[in-house]
Amino acid sequence: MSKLIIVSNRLPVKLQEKDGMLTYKTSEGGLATGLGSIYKQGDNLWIGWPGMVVEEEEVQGRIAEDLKKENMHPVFLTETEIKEFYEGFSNETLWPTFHYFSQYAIYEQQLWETYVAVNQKYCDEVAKLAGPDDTIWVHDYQLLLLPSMLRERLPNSTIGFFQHIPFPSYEIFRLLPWRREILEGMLGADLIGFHTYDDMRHFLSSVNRIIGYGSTHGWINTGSRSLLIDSFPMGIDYEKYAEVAATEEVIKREKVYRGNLVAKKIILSIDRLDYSKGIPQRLHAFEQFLAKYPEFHEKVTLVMLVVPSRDAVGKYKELKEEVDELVGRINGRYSHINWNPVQYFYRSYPLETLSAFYRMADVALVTPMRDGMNLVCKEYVASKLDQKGVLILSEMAGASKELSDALLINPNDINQLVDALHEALVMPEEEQEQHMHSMQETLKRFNIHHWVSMFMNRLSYVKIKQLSLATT
Ligand code: GDG
Repeated sequence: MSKLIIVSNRLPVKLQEKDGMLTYKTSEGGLATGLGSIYKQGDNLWIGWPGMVVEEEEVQGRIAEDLKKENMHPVFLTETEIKEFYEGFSNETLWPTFHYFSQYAIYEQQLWETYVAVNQKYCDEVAKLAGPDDTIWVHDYQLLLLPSMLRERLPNSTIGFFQHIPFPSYEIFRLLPWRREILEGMLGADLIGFHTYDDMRHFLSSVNRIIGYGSTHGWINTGSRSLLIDSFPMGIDYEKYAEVAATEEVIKREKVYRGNLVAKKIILSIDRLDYSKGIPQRLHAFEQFLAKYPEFHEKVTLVMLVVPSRDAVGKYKELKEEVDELVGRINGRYSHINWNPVQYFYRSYPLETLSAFYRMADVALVTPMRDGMNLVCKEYVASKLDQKGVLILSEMAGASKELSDALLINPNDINQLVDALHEALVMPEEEQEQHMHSMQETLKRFNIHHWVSMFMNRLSYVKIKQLSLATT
């Protein structure tokens, strides 16, 4: 019997040490939820880093045993690998380049070599456990070389690859010194998926300009094999968000939070700390809004939740300082004794708190400079059980392609953002409900389970098609 192996940089659990004891914290992320029911079936497996550096072989063995019971297998990374592969090449070379921040990208041979070596390490772990006919689904930009490495070791396996972040236009991608190796690494897959049609188009264009392979309806022929490139917009676990938002606990929390705020209108902003998310630009727009519409002073509060992320990377430290300073400046200028225009939280919260924030927000301000998809805006819509609320969404988020009922803005256009804030705050309830209803219908249908089954079905189709192409 063939099995399915999922491979991602991180496992859907995080290993932690507390008082000398190892504990496993389950991830609530979208991917973990979507794939949860699949990797736990039969012999299926999830392979990835457990989120902690463990040096002693004996402890590694114990962890592997524990994880095996949950259909998981660890890849252990050293401190240097975390620094050079994860923080370095993945997050200081690929992440900025793929999000059109190429001025932030560093190009260092040493980081590239560690990236290659770590991809090889993942390949070795997969090869230890995979049978020749297994299906392997590789995820995201940390593992771009893995599909080809696997293809070499397991030529008959079925390999899918999904990229969660954008794929930039050729003019940006070509700046990478290792552009050819990266594309060749990805082309080892049978099916390569992106969130949007535009990302897929950019990828095909880079393959054509850099390697010389053309494509027909997404099919690329490398001379020895055919593979398909397609778009699969990722959905959320809609039912889960709607159900949590209906619990008594969440309703109670919302009441408490609302009761503590003087302002009647709440604007919500939730992101990981990342320059791609446009957090400073959002604050500038809010500051201009307060200057332009003084009648909203004391009537509106921006609740801004910033989740710590990649704090060992220099650019993220600088961004944190910039955000701290901007919040301080706005509050310093506009606060009254009982009103702070910005309520700023730099930490992460449990799902119930997040859900209460979504419920109470009259406006969600989701304005990334670039985002592969963006799940926060989808979770906001799913949590709006009374259908009241307005989503302001950046055109640069993959989600904007599906959520055309949001107020779509260009995050570089501060005037447009200021106007959108005003429009959202005065929008009649009936109009809010209409837009929210339409977005909810879309997200209910194209949920995370739909995304997984679309990708898996397409992967099976590619294998069948490859066989028929080989025999004709
Ligand atoms: C990458 C791509 C793509 C946030 N704060 C807390 C918390 N969250 C959860 C949200 C949401 C997730 O984190 C963030 O997902 P996003 O999609 O918005 O962004 P990235 O982390 O950058 O994800 C992105 C995604 O991959 C999937 O393909 O959409 O474009 O960049 O689910 O709810 N969760 C909890 N506490 C918090 O404080 N529990």
